[in-house]
Amino acid sequence: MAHTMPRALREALTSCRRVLLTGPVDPDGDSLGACFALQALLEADGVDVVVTGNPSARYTFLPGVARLAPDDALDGAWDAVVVLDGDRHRLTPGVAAAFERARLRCIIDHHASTTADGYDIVWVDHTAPSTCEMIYRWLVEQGAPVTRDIATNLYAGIVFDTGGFRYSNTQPSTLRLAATLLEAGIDHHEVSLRILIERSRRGIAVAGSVFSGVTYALDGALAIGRVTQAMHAEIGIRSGDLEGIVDALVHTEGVLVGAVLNDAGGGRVKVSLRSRGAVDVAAVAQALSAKGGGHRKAAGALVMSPIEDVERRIVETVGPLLGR
Ligand SMILES: [Mn+2]
Repeated sequence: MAHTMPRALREALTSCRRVLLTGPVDPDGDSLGACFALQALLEADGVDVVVTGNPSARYTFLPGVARLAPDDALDGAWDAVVVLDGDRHRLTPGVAAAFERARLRCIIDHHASTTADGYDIVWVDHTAPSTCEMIYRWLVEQGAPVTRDIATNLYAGIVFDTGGFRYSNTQPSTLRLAATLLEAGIDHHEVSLRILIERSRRGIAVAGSVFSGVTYALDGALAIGRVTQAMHAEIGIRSGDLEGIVDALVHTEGVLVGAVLNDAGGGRVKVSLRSRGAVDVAAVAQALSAKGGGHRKAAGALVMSPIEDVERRIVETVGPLLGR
């Protein structure tokens, strides 16, 4: 775990000719913001930088989105592939192939479940509130100017990962950074609106369906919501439409852990977990799947099992952690 940026990482990346930056599948605001901000910093050093990803409509306003490369068009040699705000286990197949071919495999991340295994250069800071806050340290070290575009991307990451400065991961440094980014002239209200507040009509419809079907287990400490195949067929749910639903569940009165089980079809269940802190849901996600993980209070897993089995395993895993 490194609070400060390893000098070797900057020296390695700035001496590359061609670098690929990526987040995990379904990248969030922190992952995308960190990729675009680091792209700008490396390009200032003369590096040829490609960012790949397939973000939801929520993030299409971010500076840099128009230059995104599709993850199935990443042919050729990469001097380095850098995974930001996620780990190598959650890359799409096209990105995973480029990662395997790269001369240098790097990780910049703050997730509690991320380890150094499988990378050549590692910058993991489990205490950082967001990957974007880590990238800001890079910017300071480099003495680079905080352009409006870089500031917008970094602000997107910090408001997403701190829930608009409300989560317990918000630190004094986070608020000082926010002030610096506002001084760069960003439209902070627009960023918060797009990242945290606005919902699609599909998102409203699916939230209503999930909320009306919530069940409670473990004496009311565990709230479980389900996104069924019928909801998918009726609403046409897209990536991003489910954001915020599991956060509402965990903040229901008396609830300590919230879970949303999304029946994605083909025997795949996407599990989203939130905790108020008593239970480490990153550990729960890892118990559900070898590729599951995340933070103590926010985690996820993709599980290849019938949805009823997944639900039973969550209850059986969380129960003992709460002494029930
Ligand atoms: Mn993050």
